[in-house]
Amino acid sequence: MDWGAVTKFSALHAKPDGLFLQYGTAGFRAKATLLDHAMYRMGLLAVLRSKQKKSTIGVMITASHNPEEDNGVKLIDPLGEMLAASWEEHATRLANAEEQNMQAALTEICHLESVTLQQKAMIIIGRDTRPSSEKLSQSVIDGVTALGGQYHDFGLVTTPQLHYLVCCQNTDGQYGKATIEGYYEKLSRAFVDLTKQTFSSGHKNRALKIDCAGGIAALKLKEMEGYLPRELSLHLFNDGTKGKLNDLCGADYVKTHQKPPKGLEVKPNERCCSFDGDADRIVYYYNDADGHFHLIDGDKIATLISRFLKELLLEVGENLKIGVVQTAYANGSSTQYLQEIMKVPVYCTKTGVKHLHHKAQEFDIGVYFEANGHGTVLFSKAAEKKIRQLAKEETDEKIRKAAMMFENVIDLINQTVGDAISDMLLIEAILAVKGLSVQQWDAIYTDLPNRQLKVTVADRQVIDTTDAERQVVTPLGLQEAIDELVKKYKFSRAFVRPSGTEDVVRVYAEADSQVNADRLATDVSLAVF
Ligand code: NG1
Ligand code: ZN
Repeated sequence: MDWGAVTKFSALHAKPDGLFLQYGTAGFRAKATLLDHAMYRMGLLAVLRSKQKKSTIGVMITASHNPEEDNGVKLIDPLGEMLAASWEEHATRLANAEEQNMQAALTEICHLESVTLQQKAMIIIGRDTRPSSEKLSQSVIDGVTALGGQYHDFGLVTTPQLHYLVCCQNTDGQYGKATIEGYYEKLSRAFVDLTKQTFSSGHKNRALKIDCAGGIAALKLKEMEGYLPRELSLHLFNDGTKGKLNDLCGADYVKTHQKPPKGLEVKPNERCCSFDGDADRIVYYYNDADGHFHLIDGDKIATLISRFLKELLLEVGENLKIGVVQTAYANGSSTQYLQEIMKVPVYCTKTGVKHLHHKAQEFDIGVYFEANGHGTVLFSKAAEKKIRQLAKEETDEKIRKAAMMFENVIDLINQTVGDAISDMLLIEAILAVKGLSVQQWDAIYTDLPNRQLKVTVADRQVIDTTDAERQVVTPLGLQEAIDELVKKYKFSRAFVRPSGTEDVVRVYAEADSQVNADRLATDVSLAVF
């Protein structure tokens, strides 16, 4: 191996002195100005991973819902999944290696992971609309080419689109065509099929206002518009033509502040939704006739989808096992509704999609959503095969039709990762098919009032948690303090955990009233501080 090119280019992408970056739940995230070396090195690492897996690997440049000045990078594994945990460690070590140790760090990874350097490598790259993203993607390309890898730069794409493309590349087109058009075709075909009966039976136009967070969603939804039925009219706001990305808008803002984004007027009973900066999260909302704001978050999305799938399963007459996966941030009412009313098993994992994704793979049908609106549904190979077979061969027409509908749901869902475009289309299809209004959806259960706060501490890593982050282990005494505070309120619950994407400790509290949830969150913040 000729390391000359690697070293030569590396000097052009020097690591800032004293900087330490951690490959966390969402890859590397930091101020964009600090990331050039990490981008170059992730280009190198992607090549090694590609050689090891003899597959195409994805590199996505985005910092999702974070401020416009930030950026980030994450690698996408062959089936469109998040990078394997052992490689996250390699990523951290490589990104933090001093210049003179870079080559040794690379050879160590090759040794540990039995990478054959002669093997070919193919990397596909995508980026969000941040002003810093294009230059940073060039640094990734420098890394890829320095190690002799080939690449295809897809340019501006949503994060879930890149996951889709990676999966298609590595499954010989079985999952879909490995182009952006292929993505639009696959999803829109399923959506058109799912809704055609409803739309043809004289249903009125369905209007949806979408807050695009000033990011990629606007661009991609405009591209997709021509593929979708006329009956669905999407009105785009915060489309990136003015204002900053994620500034006072986007799914994260709406969820954490529990209020509408700037730039979108929510008229009474209008259905609205917000995407985040890379379009992998979605939340819905509306204002009632009295002007009260109602948020419909990831938990309610998971409930709507699970309920629809359970009904479809009954019609199909198949005994497939559905499970719902949540995190500690799931509203207590949602967990209770799913378990007690819907009789669906619910599991709680640590924050971070990879944990939810992993758990959801254990079921025939695994529905997973973070309360913040990141989620999707996974179908086991066997379940998918069964449904497709029934859709094709079943002689009972009613069952066959239900199976065909199920098949379309499978095709509409991006199983590689949570995808706001795909989730939005699925939700719109379910609401249309079931004739549900946004209020009826919201009324499935009533959320417990809740509050999320951020606390800045000297070293957030001193907080260690267990039980899917619901209990604090260290510092000693903190859990007892939280338990005492929680006892003061009814229907209350609270927990704290260090963020994996920001230098803060997150506090979550819920209680019988908003005032009490706010008080509990503030009290717990003070206990942390
Ligand atoms: P952190 O910063 O670790 O809380 C946030 C979200 C996660 C996940 C990641 C990746 C919350 C409370 N946390 O992680 O759910 O989406 O970002 O984007 O929403
Ligand atoms: Zn995102």
